[in-house]
Amino acid sequence: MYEPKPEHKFTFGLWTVGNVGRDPFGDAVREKLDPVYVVHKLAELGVYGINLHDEDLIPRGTPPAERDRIVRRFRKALEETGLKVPMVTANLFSDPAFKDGAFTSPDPWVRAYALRKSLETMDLGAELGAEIYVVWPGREGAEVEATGKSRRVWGWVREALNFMAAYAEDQGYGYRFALEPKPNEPRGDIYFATVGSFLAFIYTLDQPERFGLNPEFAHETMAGLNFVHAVAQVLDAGKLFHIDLNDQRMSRFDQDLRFGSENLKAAFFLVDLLESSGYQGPRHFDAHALRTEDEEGVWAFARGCMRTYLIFKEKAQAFREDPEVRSLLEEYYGEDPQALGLLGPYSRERATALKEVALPLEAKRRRGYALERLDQLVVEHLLGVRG
Ligand code: GCO
Ligand code: MN
Ligand code: MN
Repeated sequence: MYEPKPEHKFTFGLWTVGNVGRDPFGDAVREKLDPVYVVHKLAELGVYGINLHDEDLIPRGTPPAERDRIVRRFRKALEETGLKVPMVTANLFSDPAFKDGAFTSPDPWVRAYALRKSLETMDLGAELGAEIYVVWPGREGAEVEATGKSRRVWGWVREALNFMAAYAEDQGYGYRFALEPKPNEPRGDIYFATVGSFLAFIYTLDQPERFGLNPEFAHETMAGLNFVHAVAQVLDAGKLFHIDLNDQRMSRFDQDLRFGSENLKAAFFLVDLLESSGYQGPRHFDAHALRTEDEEGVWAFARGCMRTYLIFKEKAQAFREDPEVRSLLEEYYGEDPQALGLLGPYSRERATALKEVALPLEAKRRRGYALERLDQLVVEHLLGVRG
């Protein structure tokens, strides 16, 4: 029961289980793990794939021959285990050159460096079989408003993303680009702060069909927003290309907690949504073990993320099949054919009918929606006393 298998499409970032537990106040508490060892460990745990930043695998400044040796060795581990690399992304935040932005640096040499690093990461991903390319604008933000940069950044990012999409086309890479919003951290304010911000931006690009979202649980939650609603809107737009699962308390630093460890209800409804949406992509955990943990704790963390997801999946199914839930929902949506006939696309007849019909407003004003009972059933399913 609740055993992760590759068919569940669980993925981890090399940087997540490889996180050494450094924070702004404290040094590393764990050894850096060899990427090849991580591949073997994740395969043992039933994981589908491993995602990476260019620098997670190839340290900055590695000479080309050594780079190729690292890639060969890593690919051998992938072949031995069957683990995939579904997604790659460029680290555009660690290098001190990016201190005032990568694609949004005021310095055109830094913008050129960011673009080159992105193209090279696309080449690396192609060698590893990646199909999704994530863009996380972590350093694309500001603390100081006086520069007026917020008037120019949109054009710079648009130009860079258009360039990258055209490069992918030119090279015959099939990448789908997944854009990942975040409100703040490491910058005081990040320009692409929310799902809605990136979603709107996509339609200003040259090839909007190549671009979608990589929403993250923690990021919307940090801003006090409802992640389930954000993902539902992204799904409605056909733009859920990837998803970063973790957990987070509102209004705090970016905690990257084990999936489902904090907001049980939100995690439950997220799994319920994803599993009923037809989403076929990876279920990626962008989280890391607590700083208190040794290596054993890291694998406990990874197992916990997947196990919790699978438990929620089962709970969601039981909830949706619960006869009382079904009948409450049937009542809730009140599908009276007469009323439904008044709604729908505009026609002159429908507008006339709408104006003439006697609306049963007194009854509607008195109506109860039975949400106390429905929500109590959610709690009882989650607490394991029902279903
Ligand atoms: C964060 C982000 C990153 C990105 C990663 C992939 O808050 O640090 O979530 O972990 O997801 O860089 O682009
Ligand atoms: Mn994050
Ligand atoms: Mn993320």
